[in-house]
Amino acid sequence: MATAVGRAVKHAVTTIMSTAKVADLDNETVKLDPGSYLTTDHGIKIADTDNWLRVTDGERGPSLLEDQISREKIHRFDHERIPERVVHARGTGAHGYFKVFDDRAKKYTCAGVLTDPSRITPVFTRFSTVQGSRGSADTVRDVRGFATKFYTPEGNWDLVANDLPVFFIQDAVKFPDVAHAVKPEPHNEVPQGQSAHNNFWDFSGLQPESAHMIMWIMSDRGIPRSFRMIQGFGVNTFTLMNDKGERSFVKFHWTPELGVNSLMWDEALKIGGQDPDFHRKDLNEAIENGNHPKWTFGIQIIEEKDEDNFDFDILDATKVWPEELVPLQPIGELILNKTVDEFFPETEQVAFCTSHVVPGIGFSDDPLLQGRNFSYFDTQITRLGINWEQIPINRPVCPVLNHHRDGQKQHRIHKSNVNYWPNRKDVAHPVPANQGGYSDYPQKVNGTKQRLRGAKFNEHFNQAELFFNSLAPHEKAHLINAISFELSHCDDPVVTKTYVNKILANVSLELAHAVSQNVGGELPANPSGVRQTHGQKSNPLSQVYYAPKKPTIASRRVAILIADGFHGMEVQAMRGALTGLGAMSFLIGPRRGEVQSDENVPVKTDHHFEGQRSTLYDAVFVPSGAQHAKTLSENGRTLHWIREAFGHCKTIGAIGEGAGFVANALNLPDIKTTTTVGSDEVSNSYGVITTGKYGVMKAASEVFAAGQEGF
Ligand code: HDE
Repeated sequence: MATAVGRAVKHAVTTIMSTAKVADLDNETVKLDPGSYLTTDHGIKIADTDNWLRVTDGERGPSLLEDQISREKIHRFDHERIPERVVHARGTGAHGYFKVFDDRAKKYTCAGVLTDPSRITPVFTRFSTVQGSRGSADTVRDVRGFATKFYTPEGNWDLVANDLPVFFIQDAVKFPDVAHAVKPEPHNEVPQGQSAHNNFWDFSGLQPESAHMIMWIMSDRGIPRSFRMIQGFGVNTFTLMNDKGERSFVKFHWTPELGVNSLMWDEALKIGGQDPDFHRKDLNEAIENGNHPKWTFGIQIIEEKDEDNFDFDILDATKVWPEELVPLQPIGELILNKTVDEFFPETEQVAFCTSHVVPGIGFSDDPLLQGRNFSYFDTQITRLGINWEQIPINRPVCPVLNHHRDGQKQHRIHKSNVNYWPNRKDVAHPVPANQGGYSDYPQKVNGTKQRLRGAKFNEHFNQAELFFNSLAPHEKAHLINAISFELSHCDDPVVTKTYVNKILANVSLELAHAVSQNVGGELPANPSGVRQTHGQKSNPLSQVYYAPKKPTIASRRVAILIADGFHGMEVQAMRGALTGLGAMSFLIGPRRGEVQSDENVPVKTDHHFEGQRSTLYDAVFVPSGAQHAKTLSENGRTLHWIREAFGHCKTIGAIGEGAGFVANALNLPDIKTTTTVGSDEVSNSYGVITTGKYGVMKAASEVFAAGQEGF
């Protein structure tokens, strides 16, 4: 819910309001004016859309099949659904733009989208979960998709990324296996949107190449706070080619401006029931409030001459390129600034293909990428039909001219009596381009046809250990708990035992012991045959590394608990301070309606205590006011609000009698309950910030804001 002031402030500083793609879509947008009437699809006006034509004596009677208007309405409804995506079915999307800081990437690529700082490239980005179906919950433990379509003057470039930098498998031919294993089990279609089941862990225990990916997905990365706070990774190794025809290997990265932040597992579980649309609402709410999410775009480059200089294969998608070895070079930024007008035509029908690149960008022999390049186009044919690229959201903003014809749902009418090349009219267009065409890198290929992987593809645990070693203590604890939760849901002991003994023991004995204790497994004290660990770390693998340099509460949701008699001026001042910092505040009261302040000024609440939970907010504030604090203290739900928010390590701010209520709810001796009028003491214990009356409001709001650093 937007605050009007916040909206006005943010929109005033927004520079790019529209893009060439948004303007293009405007041509397709149905315009409704005050004179518009309902019509059928063939255009006749409809006078009655509520009653089927029937033979009746005035009371009852059979409906007539001849009623083409009612028949059309039902037919259209019957055919509204299309197949959902086989993976990544649940998602949400937004429009935005991409620009590069300067032309520094020219050394590596001739792609204008990556080198021309005068360009504003329109984009559409779709975020998704992987396992669940279209109606599943947003906050499940899963990988998040982060797919971006760049509408460039040279054609569309689709960067189909995930929020984790590695993948479960090395060869695309294993994709149906991993997708089947993680999806609901075939006999009962259980569970939905979860990897906590026998089949997934059975597969993973027998497929050691998934070990590294499992570490990532079981870490806090698997339960993000927001799509706006995830990283994005192209995962596969692509190539760049410069105007001298030189090629280098590249990995693409998105780094969020707001830092990489996660929910706590308890929150994620609860939100799954309380608000299954939490992430899609969050994205829309932020954009509509002018808090436009932003990511820095970075590239990691390995020149051709260095491709064999690593102890892993640089084409293996189960490996990262550690930033200590291959630095990340920031070259541009992505900003999402417009929500969709209608979900189906835009977010549901957008379709991505890893094979869609523009001149200057190419592929490597990464065996996962090679298979993806086949799969995405193929799957769009099932979902949307062969002419899916004519659908407005998928259509490039540059001319599309060729001799492809017909197929279901063909929209384009070509005025020509030839539809082949070469033709006797070869002076007429389209003809092959003299300049600017896509040129393939003349890669030398030499080999024997075989079904095998290179020797370096056989090592699966070094980077899984690197990831584990790099986590902060709280991140390690969360990872151990997450794997324990998942394995506890596997009722076949063979699955649990195999995973702990064969996989976790090879990643880290510390991890294996902790998990086996939790899940009742039997891990020998010194299992034989486990790998020698290396003990190395890499800081960029921990989320802590991405905390914004300047702490911010912009776009965060703050709940303000009030009851009749609350201190009105404090709430007004706090809301003003929060809005100024770009945060959103919501009044939660004993009823959805008017609540009286201490000066008997009625204030409209946004929600009722029962209607929302602390899990849906990032922080809680409680103003002073004796009667109001008494009401809160006597209500089990509001006591739970404070206890739950505290348990999830959220900042809690309170003043005067409000501080007394918070201190009682938490029953912690260190929480100060300064109630003296005019007292300027500000206390911060365990992230609970309390102070005296209105006189110190400014100090309190500053401390409160600074306290958000811990998000
Ligand atoms: Fe996908 N993947 N994938 N994937 N993927 C699809 O294409 C596939 C992989 C990713 O918002 C499908 O249009 C294979 C890695 C995203 O519309 C399908 C392999 C990464 C999306 C498909 C992979 C991804 C998809 C299903 C192994 C991270 C959602 C619907 C070789 C870099 C895009 C669709 C959207 C979707 C195949 C592995 C990301 C079936 C065969 C690695 C973000 O074509």
